[in-house]
Amino acid sequence: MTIDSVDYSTLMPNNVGLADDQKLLRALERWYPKYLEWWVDMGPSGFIHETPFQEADVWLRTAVSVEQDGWAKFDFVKMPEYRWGILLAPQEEGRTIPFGEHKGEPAWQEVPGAYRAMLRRLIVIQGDTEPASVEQQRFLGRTAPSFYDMRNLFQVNVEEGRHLWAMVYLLQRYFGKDGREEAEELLRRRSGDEDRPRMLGAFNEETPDWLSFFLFTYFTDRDGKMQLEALAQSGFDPLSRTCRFMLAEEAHHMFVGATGVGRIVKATAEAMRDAGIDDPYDTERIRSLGVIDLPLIQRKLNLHFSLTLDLFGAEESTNAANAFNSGLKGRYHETVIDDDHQLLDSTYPVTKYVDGEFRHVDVPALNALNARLRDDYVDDCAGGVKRWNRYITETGVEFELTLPHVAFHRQIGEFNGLAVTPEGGVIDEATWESRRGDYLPTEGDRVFIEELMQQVTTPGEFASWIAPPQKGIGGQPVEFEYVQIPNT
Ligand code: BYC
Ligand code: FE
Ligand code: FE
Repeated sequence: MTIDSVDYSTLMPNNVGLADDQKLLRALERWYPKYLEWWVDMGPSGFIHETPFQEADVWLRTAVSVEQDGWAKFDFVKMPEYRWGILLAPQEEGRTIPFGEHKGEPAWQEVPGAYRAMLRRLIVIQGDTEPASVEQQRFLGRTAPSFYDMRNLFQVNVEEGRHLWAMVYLLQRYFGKDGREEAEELLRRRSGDEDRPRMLGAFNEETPDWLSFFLFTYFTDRDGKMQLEALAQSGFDPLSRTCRFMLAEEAHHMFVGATGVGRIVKATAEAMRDAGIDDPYDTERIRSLGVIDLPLIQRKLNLHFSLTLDLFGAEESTNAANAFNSGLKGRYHETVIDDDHQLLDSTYPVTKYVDGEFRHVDVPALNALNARLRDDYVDDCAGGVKRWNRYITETGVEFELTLPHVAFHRQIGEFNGLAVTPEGGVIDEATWESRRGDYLPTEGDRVFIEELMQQVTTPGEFASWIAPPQKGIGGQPVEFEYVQIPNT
């Protein structure tokens, strides 16, 4: 077997030679039933009345190779039988550490002893987000607007499950006993749980409906992309290779989000045009058409964007500086940045609120890595918003969706506790609170969405609040029965 071909003989398909490492194989096989128990407990649930989800056949892609082309194949799979594989991008011959104080030394194939704890922490945090998102999205199948969308949800879910496997592989293979303990803990924490919450803020919030789901996959999975890009630079080669392969899957998650929000916006704008409604704030009439008013979409966008910005940590961080200096976590597109990749003498302009205004303040670049990654992230978010706005202008409706100011509604870092409007105005807290309903989703919004979103299970049909996609998925037409429910 060459290193790049995937071995299907073990319980976990893999390209890491598991069959030749009996000790590791057994450790992973012991973890597998616990994982499956977690999946059945906390994964997709109750999406078909009285039909256990285990019975549904879902048109899913499974990773079967790590080559650029033809890495996945589509087939009907019952989710608990999904082959969650352990797949690393091919090893690059002679790869060196691309940044930090060990820049130019050969990439590590084993854990560098001095950085063990820091490395484990990064892997555990990354691993923790994956099952958290599955937990957050657990009940969405009940209100899926079509089989096409239900299938996309389940695709994202099984792949986040695989991402957990990816991190658990690293923990069990490279960290011995405490790695195995961390792997158990990853199955014990629960999104939103008071006693055992998930590690990062946004992963304890709810994803209660499909608009939230699409905004989450657009904004929060994109934080996943940025963090994975930074970890893909790692001098610890197994982490780098793992993250590079995860990024191939991540693209689809963001596609689901970008097109999902776009289709919702399109349905609304077209319904407004057809009914001759010019005023985007004519809420009652717009909602009576069975679509979601654009200001509500903006409020939800404000929420998910601001929650996601918190995931970058504090703008200035010694954790981030240490992770970079040690060669564990790099910058977005590290290898193509034109500088010394050590940042000992350079500065970076960080946005701060000083003397009553937002200003760029130069700080040592090494301390500003979280701010830099967040800035790169904000740039990366712009494309989708532009496309969504095109759907609106095409109908002649006047409304523009925008990303709120980075200081709006923040709980971590520089702007924590500052009362900032989505436009970036700093106001007093009481005024902010009195306008909260203009900025963020309200209880009324929640009730409206809950009544609006009902499951649609006729192949090729879509709920009124979302336009059909341009094309189907995995070689199938839009009207394909992507989720097949057995008769009971
Ligand atoms: N919530 O120095 P600081 C994904 C903690 S998403 C709670 O500012 P640092 C996915 C921090 O842990 C990508 N706590 O931050 C998407 C630290 O605590 P300790 C996930 C927070 O360490 C969708 C303290 O505050 N991957 O994959 O530089 C679906 C001071 O921290 C938060 C990663 O994040 C928060 N938001 O940066 C599925 C990559 N922010 O140590 C999946 C790995 C900070 O003092 N993680 N804290 O107790 C990291 O690189 C870093 O840990 C962070 C934080 C960027 C998260
Ligand atoms: Fe993921
Ligand atoms: Fe993802």
